[in-house]
Amino acid sequence: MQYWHKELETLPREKLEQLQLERLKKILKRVYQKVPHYRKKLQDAGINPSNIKSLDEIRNIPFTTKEDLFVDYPYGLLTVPIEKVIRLHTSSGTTGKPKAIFFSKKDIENSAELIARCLVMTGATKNDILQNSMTYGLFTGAFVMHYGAEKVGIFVIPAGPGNTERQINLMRDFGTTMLHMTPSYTLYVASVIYDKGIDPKKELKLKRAYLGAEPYSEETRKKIENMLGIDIYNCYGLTEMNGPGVGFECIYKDGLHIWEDNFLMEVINPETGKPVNDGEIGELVLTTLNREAMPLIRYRTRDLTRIISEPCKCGRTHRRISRILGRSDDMFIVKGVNIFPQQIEQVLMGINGVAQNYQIVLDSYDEMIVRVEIDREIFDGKIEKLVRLKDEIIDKIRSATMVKPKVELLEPGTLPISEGKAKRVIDKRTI
Ligand code: DLL
Repeated sequence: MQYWHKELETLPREKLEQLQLERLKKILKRVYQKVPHYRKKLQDAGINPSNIKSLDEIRNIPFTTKEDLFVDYPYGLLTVPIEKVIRLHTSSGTTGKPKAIFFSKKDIENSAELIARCLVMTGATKNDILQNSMTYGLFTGAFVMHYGAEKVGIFVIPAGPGNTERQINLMRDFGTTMLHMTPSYTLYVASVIYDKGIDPKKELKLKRAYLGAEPYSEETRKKIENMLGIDIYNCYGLTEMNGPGVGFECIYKDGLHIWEDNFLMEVINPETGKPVNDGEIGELVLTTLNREAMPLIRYRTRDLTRIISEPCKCGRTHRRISRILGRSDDMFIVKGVNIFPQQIEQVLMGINGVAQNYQIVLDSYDEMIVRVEIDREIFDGKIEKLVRLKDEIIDKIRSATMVKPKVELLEPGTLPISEGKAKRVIDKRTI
C-alpha cells in the first residue's frame, strides 16, 4: 500500500483551512456535549461551538494545560464510553500521576496512518526494515511507530531500547535499513559500532534514522549522519497528541511538517498567551482535529519553536515548524542568564575531539560545570592537546551563552548511558 496521499498532502491552503474549520467545529461540538470540563470552559468564555465562523475564533477559547488533564482524572476528558477505548498511553507528569491518553480503534488507525505518511515522506517503502529501538510500553514511542510502519508494509524489528551489542547484531544479521531511536542513544550506539571496528558504510545496510523524543541540534544530526553514513530525520511528538509523528521532516530536512488536517497549530507568546508572528519563536499550541476518544483543544505543549510558512520544496502544503528549541520548563538560569541545554549541546557537537556524552552540573555556587567525554586518542594523547580542547570548549560555550563554564574532560564511557531520553542537567542548587 502506498501512503503518499498526494491530493491531501498538497491541498491548496484555502481548502486545507476549510477542512480544518469543519473539523474544528465538529470537535468543539463533541467536547461541548460530552465533556463537562470543556463545556464549562466554553460556557465561561461565552462560546457556542455552533457559532464559530472562522479559524481565528479559536483564540477566544481557553487553553488546555497539562493540569487540566488531572481534573476529573483519569477518564473525565473522554468523549466515548470506555468500551470504545482500546489502548492507554501515558507520559510522566510532574504531579506524580502520569498524563493518561486514551485511544479508540479509530484513533489507533489514524495515528498509524499519520506515521505512515511521515515514513513515506522520507522515501521509506515496504522494502525497508525498521529497527524500532524505542521503549515498548506505556510510552508512545515504539507502539505508534510500529503500527505506522506496518501500515506501509515495512518489516519491523521490535528491538526496544538498550542491550547495544544485541542492537548491532540485529542490524547486521537482519539487514536493518532504518532506525528509530532517541538521538542520545544513537550517538552511543554509533560510538560502540566504531569501537568494535565495524565500518557501518560497508558492513551495515542502514539508510536512515528517525530520531526524536528529545531535543537535539543540527550539529548532532550531522555528527551521527557522518558516523553512520545515513540520513537522519527529526521526528517530534508528545503523548498528549498520539506520540511520535506530530511533526516530521521530509527529504529536504528543513523544518518539520505538521499534518494540518489533523492538528491545528498555533505558536503563542508563553507569557501573554497571544499569537506571535509567523517566524517568531514561541510555544506550540495544538488542537486535535481528528481525534475520537480524547480530543484536546488548544493544548499548551510547552515546546518552543517557530512556524515556517514559506512553501516547502517537497510540494506539501502542510506548514512546518523549526526543530524544537527546548521546552519552556527545560531552561535554567545561571548567574542570571537564561540557558537551554541545547545551546551547550550545539557547541559541543560542533567541536572536533568531543565524543558523544556530556552532562551539565549546576553547583551550589551557581557555577555551570560542563562534564564532557572526549575522543580516546585525545584523552590518551599529549597534554597540550587536552588544554587546547578545554580552552576551545570554554570559549565557545562562553560566547554562545555569555556564561563562562568550568569544563571537565572525561574519558569515554565515564558518564551514564541513556537508552531513552537523556538526563543532561543536574541541578544541585535545588537538591
Ligand atoms: O517523546 C513522543 C515521541 C516518541 C516523539 C518518539 C518522537 C519519537 P513524551 O514522552 O510525551 O512523548 O514527550 C514529549 O518530548 O513535548 C518535547 O518536549 C520532547 N520531544 C519529543 N520529540 C522531540 C524532538 C514523546 N524531535 C516531549 N525534538 C515533547 C525535541 C522532542 N523535543
